[in-house]
This record gives sequence, structure tokens and C-alpha cells, in this order.
Amino acid sequence: MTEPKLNLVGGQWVAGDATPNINPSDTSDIVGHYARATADQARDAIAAAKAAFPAWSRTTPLERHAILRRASDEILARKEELGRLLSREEGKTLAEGIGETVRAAQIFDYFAGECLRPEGELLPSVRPGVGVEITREAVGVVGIITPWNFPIAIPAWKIAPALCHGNTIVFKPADLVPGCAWALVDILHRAGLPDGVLNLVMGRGSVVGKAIVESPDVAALTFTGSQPTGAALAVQSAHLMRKAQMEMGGKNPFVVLADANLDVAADCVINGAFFSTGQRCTASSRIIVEEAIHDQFVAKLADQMSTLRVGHALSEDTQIGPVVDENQLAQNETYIEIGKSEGARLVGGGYRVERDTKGFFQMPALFADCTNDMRIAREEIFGPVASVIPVRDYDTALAVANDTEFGLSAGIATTSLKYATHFKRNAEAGMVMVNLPTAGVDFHVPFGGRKASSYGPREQGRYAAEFFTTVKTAYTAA
Ligand code: UN1
Repeated sequence: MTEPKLNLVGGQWVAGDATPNINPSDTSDIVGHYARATADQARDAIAAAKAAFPAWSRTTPLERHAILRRASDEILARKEELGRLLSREEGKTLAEGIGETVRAAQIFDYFAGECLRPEGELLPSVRPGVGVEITREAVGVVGIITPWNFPIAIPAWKIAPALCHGNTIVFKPADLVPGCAWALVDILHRAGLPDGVLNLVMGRGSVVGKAIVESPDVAALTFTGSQPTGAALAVQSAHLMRKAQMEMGGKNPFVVLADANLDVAADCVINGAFFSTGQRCTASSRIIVEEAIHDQFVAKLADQMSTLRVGHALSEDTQIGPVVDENQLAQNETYIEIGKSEGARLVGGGYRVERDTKGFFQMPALFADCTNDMRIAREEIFGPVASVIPVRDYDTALAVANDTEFGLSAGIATTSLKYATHFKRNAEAGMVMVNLPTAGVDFHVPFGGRKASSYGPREQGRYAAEFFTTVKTAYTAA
């Protein structure tokens, strides 16, 4: 067994039960051993973060800038190695793994810059001789709970703004992907963060996550993961009067109008629905197609899908890596059966495939003849499974797109300015894409959705300040 990687509590690496991190492309490949933290260690981490907060929140912009800058530089310099680690533990392709690592470096770079751009307002009171200052202050200890599907980018887009705005952190990465999380924390620790500012507690939600969410000392909780868990955490946070930011599921529509460039539309669907093995909350899972081009478009998709190469994440010619684990693969298969039993027509894919190594390989699946009330069109599957829903016209397409409990991302393929403009205004989603896949977002602009997809302020870019700071209004009689 390799030396286990430990948790970081109050600046000390602390031991715990070593658990193997298994490669979903090759279950005989152990990526490393990682210590699971205990509930007591999680509580120690919260106490350490609380103790570190007063000093850290008063550091100068330059001090915080320097640390985030150094972290960004190191992540970028190690992008091949970290990207490979990411692909090994999560299963997205090496190109996707390296791309996500670069994205994490860019996020630290961006927030290093944000450290140098503090903002405030100074204005006269409505009362004579009184001035008003409006400033933003750090919130306190932030609990960060991240999912397995973006093992470095999502931790980066929560940790970087939390540090930039002067908060201290207790960070629990998904149990399936501790590798990138550990590497990121190691980088930040060596970049010069004072002890206790960033604490890492790896392990299970039922142990470590529970200790974090139950603590009244955690002033703000940011979570990305499943809808039911996020909803429960939001309720629990309300009881504690704590700030909450929940990024949950999606059932993202992608509308294809008859006037669309069908090459562009097909690329958007293949990318949005199947790349990263469909394991993105922004994935397109409902493909809403105007009847006039429906048969032609479904045939085109089927054709393109038949050439997709599913395989080991680290093989150069792989376009789609494995599903993350057996549980997720079994869930995908259950939904394939549900779709068939609901009367949807499986155009192709959905079956397991064998490769040289033992992994969780599944061909992407496309259903046609779906209606929007089928379970496969309403529930998030979180795998490479998409449903085509035929519609009469644009108005019906928009109505179907909005007929969902979710509201994260919505896309449209059209060459009409009129429909593109109307869709941007009327799609009930936090993010709208025109002639672009529903997944794949920039790091410097707000990320988040509506309805059951998101709760609380937006993530990323300057909008991250809404969650990671609290506003103070100070009055002074001169
Ligand atoms: C992207 O589509 O670029 O968990 C990012 C997720 C999202 C991130 C998607 N929070 O899939």
C-alpha cells in the first residue's frame, strides 16, 4: 500500500482510516490511499477554522493575492500530472482532465486578481452631517462540500472566492475523488496559507458532512451535489440562520429548431449530452426537436453516436470515459429500462461494453419518441442518456423546455435572431446557450440556476461576493 494521504486540520496532517481510491477505467488500478476523517476531526477542523478567522479576515489584499497567485501558477505548471490524476480517479478523458485542471488554475488566477479589487461605497446620509460607508466583510467559517464529477474545478470555484474574500474553510470533497482535492489543499498549504485557514476533511457525507452541517460555527455552507441532499441542507441551514448556497441537479433542455444549422446542433447535443460521460449538472438531457426536421436530426445523431469511442480515460483516442462507478452505472441502466417500459424508443447505446481493462464502460444512449411527462424526461439520470422530444413549433418547444422542476441551463440551436432573442428572455433557467452546448461554462461570469436547481446566491466571477461576504452599512456623524 502506498503511504496514505492525510487530512489537514489546523495546519497538521492528521491520520485516519486509509481507503483506496479506485480508477473507474481499470478497477485493478489503485490511484492511492486516502484517510477518511472522523466526526471529531471534522469538529477540530471547524474549531481551527474559527480560531484562524480573525487574523485571516484582516490580512491585506496583497497577502491573499500572493497565495492565490502561487497556487494558480503551481496548478498550471502541473496541469499534465494533475489532469492525469483527475482522469484516473474520476474517469473523464485526459483532455477533459487537463482542461479542467487549467480551468482551476484560471479560477485561482481570477480570484487572485479579485483580491486586489476590493470595493465599497461612501455616500451622504439623508441626515445632515452624517456619512455612510458600505463595505463587504468576510462571513466566517465556510463549509465546502463538493461532488465527484468536477474533482478540481468545483473545489477551486468555492475555495478561491472563499479565501479571496477573507473566509476560513472546512472542505469535504466527495469520497470518490479525494485525489485532486488533496493535491489542491497541499498546493494551497505550501503556498503559504496560515494554519487553520483551509482544513481538509475527506470521507463520507454521513460522518464528515454531517459534522459540518450540524455545526453552528459554520457560518456559511456551499454545496454542489444531488437535489434531495441540497434541499435538505438548505432547510437545515435555515434552522441555524446560516448562509446557504446549493447547486443541485438539472434536466436541461436543448431545443433544435427547423431553421438550425444541423451540424452545429448535432455537435451541441453530442457534446452537451455525452461528453464527460453525461455526468454534469449542466448536461443536455431533453433534446426538443421541431417535427419538420425531427427524423433527419435523429438519424444524424444516431450516425454520429455510432462513431463515438468509449474507453479508458487515459487512452489517447477515447472520447467518452467510463461511468464513475458501479452504482451510477446501475442507475443509468435502471433508467434505460424505465425509458423502454414507458414506451420511448431506444435509438442506440445504453449497453455495457468491455475493454482491455475492467471498468464501468457504457455506450451513450439516445431515446426518441419521448414525451415530457416520462420519468426519463423529468428525473436527473446523471449519465450518458438523452431523450428526444418532438414538438410542433417554437412555442411548444419553449413550453416543454420550461416544463420541468429544474432550471439550471437551457440551450437552443437556431439561425433566427427572433427566436434566439425570445428564448434568451423566456427560458426559465439561470444560464441560456444559443448555438452552444448547455454544458461548459466560463469561470468569470455567474453560474447557477432557478427553481429546484439552485438555492442561494450565484457562484463564480464577481457575483461570488454575494455569498462569500456580508454587507456592512456604517454611519458616522462628523
Ligand atoms: C460546466 O458545465 O462547465 O456539477 C460546469 C456540475 C456543475 C458544473 C458544470 N456544477 O456539473
